[in-house]
Amino acid sequence: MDNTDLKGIFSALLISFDENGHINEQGIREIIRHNIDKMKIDGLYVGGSTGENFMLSTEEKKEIFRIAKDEVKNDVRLIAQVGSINVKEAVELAKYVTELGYDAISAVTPFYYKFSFSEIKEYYNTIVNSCNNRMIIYSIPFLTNVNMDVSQFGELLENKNIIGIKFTAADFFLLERTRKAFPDKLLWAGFDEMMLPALSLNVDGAIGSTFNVNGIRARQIFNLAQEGKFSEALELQHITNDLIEAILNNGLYSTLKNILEEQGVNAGYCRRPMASSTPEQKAKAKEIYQKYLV
Ligand code: MN9
Repeated sequence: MDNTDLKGIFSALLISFDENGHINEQGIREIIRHNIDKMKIDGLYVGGSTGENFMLSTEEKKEIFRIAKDEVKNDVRLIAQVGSINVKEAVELAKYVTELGYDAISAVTPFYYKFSFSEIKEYYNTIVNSCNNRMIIYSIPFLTNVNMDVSQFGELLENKNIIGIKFTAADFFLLERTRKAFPDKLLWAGFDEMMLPALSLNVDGAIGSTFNVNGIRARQIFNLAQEGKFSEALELQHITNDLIEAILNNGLYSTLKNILEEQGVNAGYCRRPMASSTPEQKAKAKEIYQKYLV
């Protein structure tokens, strides 16, 4: 398989919690339907940073994976982020989602401790060899402090089931070197505000949080760039980045949830210790929604 089914625009799925931090199943289903029916995305990335995943228990992660697959069925593609510095948990989740029928798994680079590259390599091979599924490396150095170079990416990508990298970094030299070195692997842009420059380097797709609310415009940028219409795409990236800048200044995930709530989607609260919006932030989110998304 050439993995082309995993190209395109993937929303990093937001997760709805109630006021007490419990998973809100109905809310998650509504966010998924909004992404599929209104944002017209190609797929969902479940259990990433945007899913507040690293604050959840194993059982909660499984519940979310189960709900997402049940709601999506085969409507769009599904990638499960199973990475954890508890490798046993990562393996358990990798098997679980593969059984559920997820199209691919992904794992964040192991963080917190300063793991050596050989430890990182063993982590990936352990997870990917535990199940019969495709693996996407989740590289996000600004949160993990794990920086890999092209030759290290190459060592990981030698495993044929490791099919590509979600590249959440602003290092366009590294992205270009990686693109050139591995033309047959897939690369996804991880920073929505830098999607266009990443597309100019021929990434295959994008995985991002803001597509939950700005998926239609992101698709237009994606299509224009693929047609080589970069100045038209840049106009839309400018508007997108006005939106993203406003969202980042108001609290990323809480504002995205507020914007969904404005549209009648029960996106709920954030999971502590991540704070939910204050009334002022909520009012600001409404302004942002009306200014950039109506
Ligand atoms: O999945 C997301 N990364 C994080 C990627 O949330 C850490 C991005 O979509 C960003 O949220 C977005 C805003 O900076 O680009």
